[in-house]
Amino acid sequence: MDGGIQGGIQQPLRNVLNKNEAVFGKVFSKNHLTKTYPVSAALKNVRFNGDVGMGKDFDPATWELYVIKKNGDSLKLKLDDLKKLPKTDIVFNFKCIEGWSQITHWAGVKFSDFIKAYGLNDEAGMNFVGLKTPDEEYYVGIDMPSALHPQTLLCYELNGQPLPMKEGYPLRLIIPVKYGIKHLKRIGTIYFDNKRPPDYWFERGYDYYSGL
Ligand SMILES: Nc1nc2c(c(=O)[nH]1)N[C@H]1C(S)=C(S)[C@@H](COP(=O)(O)O)O[C@H]1N2
Ligand SMILES: [Mo]
Repeated sequence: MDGGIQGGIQQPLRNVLNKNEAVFGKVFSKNHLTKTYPVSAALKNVRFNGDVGMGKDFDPATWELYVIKKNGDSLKLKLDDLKKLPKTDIVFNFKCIEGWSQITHWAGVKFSDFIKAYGLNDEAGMNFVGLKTPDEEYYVGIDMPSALHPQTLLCYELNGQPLPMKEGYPLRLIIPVKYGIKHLKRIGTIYFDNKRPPDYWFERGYDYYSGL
């Protein structure tokens, strides 16, 4: 190939692109959209998997989303605050690392719309988002490009209904570019960091990014 043309691009430039792709491949791939399906393809009886951080002593009536800003200030938001933001839905094939998958229909606010609405620009400039259940038993870290991906949702509906308890009522993460382990159910806290936030399944030997 030396000196030739690859994909219509002169070789010296191509060499630079190849090098960049090797470094940023994961990031660039996040700009590709996950395949979506018609609503009619979505399962009605969605299986649930994983109940870490979903303890019985949770009180939905007093739930608030706690958002910790870069400067240490915090926001406390009700579900109604999030419901005022533009609503987005998605039907996609939800994949668990254990080998099963199911086509399911979710709705909520895009994470990127939430960032815009609350002016979290400094936070969006950081490298990672951390999410935790209210009891802090389950927690994930998400690289910012994946969090800001247009299909990533702070999700409050399944099949057009409020999330069932087992699926993470009142709010969960839906992040189609990742395996199921990253789709944290029952979000209590969202925070931002330049270094990797702790991650429940990474601590148990899985890949930190768990990208698809
Ligand atoms: N809080 C919490 N969220 C969680 C889990 C968990 O154990 N606790 N398991 C994860 C895993 S492994 C998967 S596959 C998905 C399953 O989502 P579902 O129960 O809605 O099918 O939730 C993810 N989110
Ligand atoms: Mo999973």
